[in-house]
Amino acid sequence: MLLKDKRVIVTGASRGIGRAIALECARQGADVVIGHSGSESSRAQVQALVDEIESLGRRAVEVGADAADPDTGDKLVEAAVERIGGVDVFVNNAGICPFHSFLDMPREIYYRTVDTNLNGAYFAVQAAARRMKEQGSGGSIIAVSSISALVGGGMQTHYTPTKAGLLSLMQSCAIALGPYGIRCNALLPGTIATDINQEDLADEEKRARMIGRTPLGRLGRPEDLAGPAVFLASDMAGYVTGAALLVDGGLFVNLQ
Ligand code: NAD
Ligand code: RM4
Repeated sequence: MLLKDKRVIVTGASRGIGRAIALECARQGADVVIGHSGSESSRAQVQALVDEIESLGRRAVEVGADAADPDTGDKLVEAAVERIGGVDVFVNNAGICPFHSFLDMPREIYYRTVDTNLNGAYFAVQAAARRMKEQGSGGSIIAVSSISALVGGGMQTHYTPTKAGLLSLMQSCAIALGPYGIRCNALLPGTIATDINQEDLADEEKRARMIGRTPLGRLGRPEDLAGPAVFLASDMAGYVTGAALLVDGGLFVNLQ
């Protein structure tokens, strides 16, 4: 019970990494606000997660709101205050990666990616931090950045800058929010098999290449991020702020 009675918000928690983090937080004793896109498909997924969390004896509240909208953070915080009493942990996880080549990148895809992954996140982190400051008991903010904050991707020229941006945001916020006891850290997943890269990894050659470069010999699973997220959220990480934690099976360091 590392998060006993903590109040947690996770964005993009309908599936994948966000879902795994939200569920493990509940297993560790937290009440959870589940942020999701509000789409028809996410509604059914979210209901299943709400049921699962409630069956653990914890509270779960769902909020459908576009992560790209600068008002979404306020909506999530409002729901957390009204329904679970406040916010101790904010996990910014929602993100997209519509793989596309650089020279013909449509502006719409570029702007949608930056708005969803970074611009909305900025204001959501701000909304969570304002509430944590008001509560006066500190807090933990975690951004799900990526190994892609550190390395490039030819089909990810719109995406990797958003992940570097999130890492940088956590570093600067660690300084800005340290005086209030609010810790800010980044998780850097490697290649985790989820819906975001299902099509990309359907290419057998690419899939084999990614696994081959990973010292632990397999792609990541959403659950691989749950423990690291709980650790950063918990009081066990009380002196950890401004840190970046790679969760990549060794992918990054494996040059030769
Ligand atoms: P996923 O596609 O399964 O999950 C993405 C989540 O974000 C979903 O719940 C989706 O509904 C939500 N989302 C997308 N657009 C949204 C919007 N406009 N408003 C609200 N919610 C929205 O993929 P995932 O792999 O679980 O991705 C989660 C995060 O992890 C992303 O930020 C991604 O960049 C990051 N990440 C993933 C990998 C990987 O290899 N899978 C690696 C590094 C980082
Ligand atoms: C990650 C990383 C993975 C990719 C996903 C979509 O940040 O680049 O390799 O599959 O994004």
